[in-house]
Amino acid sequence: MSYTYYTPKGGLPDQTERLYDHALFTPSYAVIPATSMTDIVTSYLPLWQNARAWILARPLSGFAETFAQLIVELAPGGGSPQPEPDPDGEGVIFVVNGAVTIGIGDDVHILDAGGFAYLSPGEDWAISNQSDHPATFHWIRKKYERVEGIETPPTFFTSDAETSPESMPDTRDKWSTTRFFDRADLRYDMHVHIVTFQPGGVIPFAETHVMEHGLYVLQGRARYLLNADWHDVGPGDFMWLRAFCPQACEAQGTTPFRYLLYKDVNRHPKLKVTS
Ligand code: UGY
Ligand code: MN
Repeated sequence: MSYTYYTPKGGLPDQTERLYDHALFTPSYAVIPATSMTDIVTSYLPLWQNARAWILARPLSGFAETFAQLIVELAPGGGSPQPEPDPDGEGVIFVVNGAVTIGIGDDVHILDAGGFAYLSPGEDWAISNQSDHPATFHWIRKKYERVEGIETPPTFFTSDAETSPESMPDTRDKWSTTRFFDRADLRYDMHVHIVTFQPGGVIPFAETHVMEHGLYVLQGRARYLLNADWHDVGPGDFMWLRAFCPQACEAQGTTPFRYLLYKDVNRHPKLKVTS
């Protein structure tokens, strides 16, 4: 199966356009549609060169609590020798377009579309675009939650192409998950997976769970249930789902519906609201 990875193009819609239809920010979920990802909503980042980012989520009252998610576009020659400012910051890089080089000491990894890296908290890594074309990737960041007696998890590299999707139980391959993390490894406190639905595949019940989600549509279309509302979503749309926000979906059309899914996992719930 050949996969595609939607990449924001930037620019600014023409004055004849009216593209404000489905951007939504509610207490339990948000939808940032692909059409919102124009040039004027990008940010520059300190210690990054020739780079700009669509910051889709960050810890904020009434919004994401456990993660930040950025789509970073690197021009040729762009990058950072010191990408992560937080000493406890762990991260996932998932490339959607072009190629990036990640260096860790003398170790060099080139990731192209579908390439995946988990960067351990405190890892001394650098990133650059050494090609002649722009490169775009998701960078999902979380403050690592240490647990006494559990080791800090190691950095690893993999890709969509080398990870076989696992069919979800009793779904006859209509719903599968490409798991980049081993679910049994409790050193990791975040997962980023790709969820795939074949045409007509569904989440047939209202999933409601303690984990928070960031969800970015890589390809295909679906109707997605967020809390009590159904939304039509397609390539490049981003959704944030608060902990316990009910969710379900029905894939539409004739091609697979696929999304990159962030989830906080493997830790006790806090017994007090922390700000
Ligand atoms: O693992 C999950 O929580 C996943 N099934 N949720 C989702 O796709 N919305
Ligand atoms: Mn879920």
